[in-house]
Amino acid sequence: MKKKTLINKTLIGKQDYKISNFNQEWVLYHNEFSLCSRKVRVCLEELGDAYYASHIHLIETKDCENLSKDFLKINPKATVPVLLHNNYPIYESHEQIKYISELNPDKFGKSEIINKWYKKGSLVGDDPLTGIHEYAGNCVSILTQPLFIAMLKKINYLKFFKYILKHPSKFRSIYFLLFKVIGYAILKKNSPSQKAATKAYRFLKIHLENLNSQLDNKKWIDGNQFSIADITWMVVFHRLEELQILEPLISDLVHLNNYYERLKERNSFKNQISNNQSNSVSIGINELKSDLNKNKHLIAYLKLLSE
Ligand SMILES: N[C@@H](CCC(=O)N[C@@H](CS)C(=O)NCC(=O)O)C(=O)O
Repeated sequence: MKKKTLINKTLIGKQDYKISNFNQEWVLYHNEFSLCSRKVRVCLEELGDAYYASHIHLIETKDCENLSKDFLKINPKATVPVLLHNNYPIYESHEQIKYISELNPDKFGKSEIINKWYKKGSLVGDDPLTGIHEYAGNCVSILTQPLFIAMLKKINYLKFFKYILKHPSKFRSIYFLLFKVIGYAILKKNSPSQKAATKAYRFLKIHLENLNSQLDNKKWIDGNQFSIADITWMVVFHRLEELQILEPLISDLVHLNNYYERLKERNSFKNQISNNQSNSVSIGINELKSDLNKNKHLIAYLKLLSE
């Protein structure tokens, strides 16, 4: 218990010890589907420096490579992304992009507005539900449940043995097993998952309305300066699109509609997100799209979200 508390407290931001001996300045452990990983990939591409990328499969994309002995040495919490700078690890994606940005203020800018909005779009803390009133990333994490369920359909039950046995977060591993066993029924009316999602959707709507007012007619969140705040919201919008709920959330927020069009035009979006979609992610999204028309629990869940 003591060890767990220590891990949770200390594995945030840059650490003061090296964990490897790569010759490369930047090394990123990431996953193709992970929203937090996409954020850091986009940031590194915007920076323009070469980096070594190591892909780590998660149970939803194929297998739990994050639970291998080697990866648990890199991150005992078993999560991606992990960024190394000259072999020093940096934990938590919002800390990673902040670190890159602070080293490169000429490129990414520096202001209170940027600080406020990159943090607001982040996924902060170990329990997403506790932060939904503050962080849009936490809301999105809860709203990702249907896509996890769709992606897990093709994952063999055998892979869940290792997942349950080795995952440092028993809460997460049990939830994922339930996604696999119960499927969309876990989202049925008045279930904890459905209630959490409806709450998350309501808070997310408020965060988006506030962002719409902040943007007004500005090009980026901080005027003409493209920053880590824009990178953070780029991946949020894209995930909502994957979840098939972006349109109802932003259809009446005109600045956000135009803003997302501008974000999609950036090379970093094209190279790291839209042109980079893996098979497991496309299959999951197609599965979800088709289930949205025929699964009664999913249809009811979606209706309840926006009521
Ligand atoms: N707050 C963390 C969240 C990290 C996180 O939850 N990563 C997910 C993917 S987005 C993960 O690695 N999940 C694998 C697992 O828990 O098995 C961050 O921003 O980096």
